[in-house]
Parts: sequence; structure tokens; C-alpha cells
Amino acid sequence: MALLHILHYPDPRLRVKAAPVDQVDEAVRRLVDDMFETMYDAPGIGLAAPQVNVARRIIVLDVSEKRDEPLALINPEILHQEEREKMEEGCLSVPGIYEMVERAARIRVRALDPDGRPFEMEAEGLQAVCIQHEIDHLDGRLFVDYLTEMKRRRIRKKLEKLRRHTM
Ligand code: GNR
Ligand code: NI
Repeated sequence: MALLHILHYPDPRLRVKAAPVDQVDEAVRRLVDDMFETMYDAPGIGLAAPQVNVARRIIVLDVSEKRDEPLALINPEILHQEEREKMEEGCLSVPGIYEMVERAARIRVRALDPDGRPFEMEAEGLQAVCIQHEIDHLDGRLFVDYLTEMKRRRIRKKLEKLRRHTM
């Protein structure tokens, strides 16, 4: 197991569209394990492979209170979505920023598990928000993209300044 480095906005590598996983092998399972370790350590409720500089369609999440319900989705696809709801979001790649984002309230998702077996699930509430947030990462999209240009610019300046001070 290993802790992975998380990329920060506005790193251009967060904007790359991730490619599907064609073979769920040992290397993919090792990456999933490292992503879980990195997510729990951060701590975060989700993590997408592009955030750790791997342009593959792999996400991990755990929205449980006790942090004991790990869920890995490989090549996730949203089959169905209904209703819209606003929730406050944050992102490990946009540290210290929290803003309201509107997304589907309930979704049905298809994915492969770490054994390469297809499965489907329904999600709502925070879990639905998290899955949509992570799939956005796979498509090179960040939650700040849903904000106004003015807010996004302010966030970019703030993080660039923060980086200059810590370098
Ligand atoms: O840890 C995280 N919390 C969170 C809160 C509200 C909506 C989405 C998230 S995901 C985020 C971790 C992360 O950046 N995943 O990509
Ligand atoms: Ni994120």
C-alpha cells in the first residue's frame, strides 16, 4: 500500500478525459488499494484516479459515518438520474473551498467491481453527489466549473497564491 500525491487545481492534468479500463488486473487492484489508503488518509469521501495522475476510469468512495463501507467503481456509467438537489461540495484537488452545486438527487449506476464483474446500484443523497463528482473528474470536470466565472477566478487566484507561499 502507498499514499499517492493528489494534484491541485488548476493543474492541467485534472482536465484530461480518462480512458476506460480494458482489463481489471492486479495492477488495477493495487491502484484501487492505494486510492483507498490515500482517500482515508486525506481524509475524503471519494477519490478519482485522475486526481492521483492516473488517466483511467476508476473511482473509490466511502460516505459511511464509520468509514467502513469502501466502494470501488471501474468504468462507471450513469444509467438513469432523477430530480435535482443542491448540496455543498468540496474537493481534495481544490483544498479549502466549499460551494453549493446542483446535481441529480438519485442515480442508477453501472460499473465493474475490482474483480472485473459488472454490477448496478442506486444511490441518493451524499453518495449520489459523490459518484457524480467523481465521474466528473474522469471527464476532466471539476465542481468549480459549475460556479460563475468570477467565483472560479477568485478560487484559482487564491490557490495559486497558496502554492507560491508553500513552494
Ligand atoms: O472529500 C470530498 N468531499 C465531498 C463533499 C461533498 C461533495 C463531494 C465531495 S468529494 C471530496 C473528495 C474528492 O475530491 N473527490 O474527488
Ligand atoms: Ni474531487
